Amino acid sequence: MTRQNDALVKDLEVKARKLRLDSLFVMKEMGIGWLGGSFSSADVVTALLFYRMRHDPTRPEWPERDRLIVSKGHSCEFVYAALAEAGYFPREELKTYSHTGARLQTHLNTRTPGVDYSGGSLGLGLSFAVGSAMGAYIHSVEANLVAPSRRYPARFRVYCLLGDGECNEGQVWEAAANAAHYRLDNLTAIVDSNRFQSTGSVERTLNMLSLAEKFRGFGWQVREIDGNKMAEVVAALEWAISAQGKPQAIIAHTVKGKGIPAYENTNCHFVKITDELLRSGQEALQG
Ligand SMILES: Cc1ncc(C[n+]2csc(CCOP(=O)(O)OP(=O)(O)O)c2C)c(N)n1
Repeated sequence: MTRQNDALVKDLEVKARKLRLDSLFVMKEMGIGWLGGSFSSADVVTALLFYRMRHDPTRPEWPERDRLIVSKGHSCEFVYAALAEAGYFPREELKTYSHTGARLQTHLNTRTPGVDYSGGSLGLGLSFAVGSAMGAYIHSVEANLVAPSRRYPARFRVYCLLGDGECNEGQVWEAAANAAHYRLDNLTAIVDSNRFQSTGSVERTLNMLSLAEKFRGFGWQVREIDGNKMAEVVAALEWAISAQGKPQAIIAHTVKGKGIPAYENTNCHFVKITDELLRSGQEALQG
């Protein structure tokens, strides 16, 4: 890793820590929060929004922007904190989280600037991402999807964040088949593989065995990483943009609740935000 990369990774690590803390205060607005899945995916979301993605917070509707489709739309608090930090809306608005009539609701929705997909019902986001990725290859009303060898370049890239529990849903695999069939090399799926879903371990709920092998079997290029090691996240996102002819899946092995030691590796899915938790969050994440 070059010195320049080293500095980038350090900056992103600092950002991810700060945003974890910000998002704890977002959760505090409701008194309860999607702590586990927000924190496990925090490093991936940080690297996407503050490093990899081509986007412009002053123009959320810019047609050429890269898309972030957060299919596990309940993991919203960290994304809200990150979007505010990026400048999509004022930080003050974070205090309206979950309030009646507010834009920031308890699942991501497209009323929020910077959010391209409304989540809630799991299993659907990858299909949406496939459609978006196809759209990036359509350059005009006249030009339609053309044979890959004669294709125009994609106008933007699409990143789709999925949960490992979510991958129980059959529709994920229909979408995976389509993405490979249409050779959507502008599509990267990132599975936040934190080993838990709402009611227990992924393994005991419905064991899908190796998600890496499954995506590979569907015709994707696949990489497995430690999704809470920023250097690995950055390297995997670099790898993804160089891939040609196939969609890419990054299986990010993560820790549910990563960042607050007392919660790590527990199924801290939807957690009461107590003063004690805020204190331990500040202790673990500040400085
Ligand atoms: C179709 C559907 N079924 C069930 C749920 C209820 N649900 C909400 S979160 C969740 C667990 C998802 O697990 P995972 O994808 O691993 O998310 P993470 O652990 O990262 O939060 C479930 C089953 C839902 N939102 N949508």
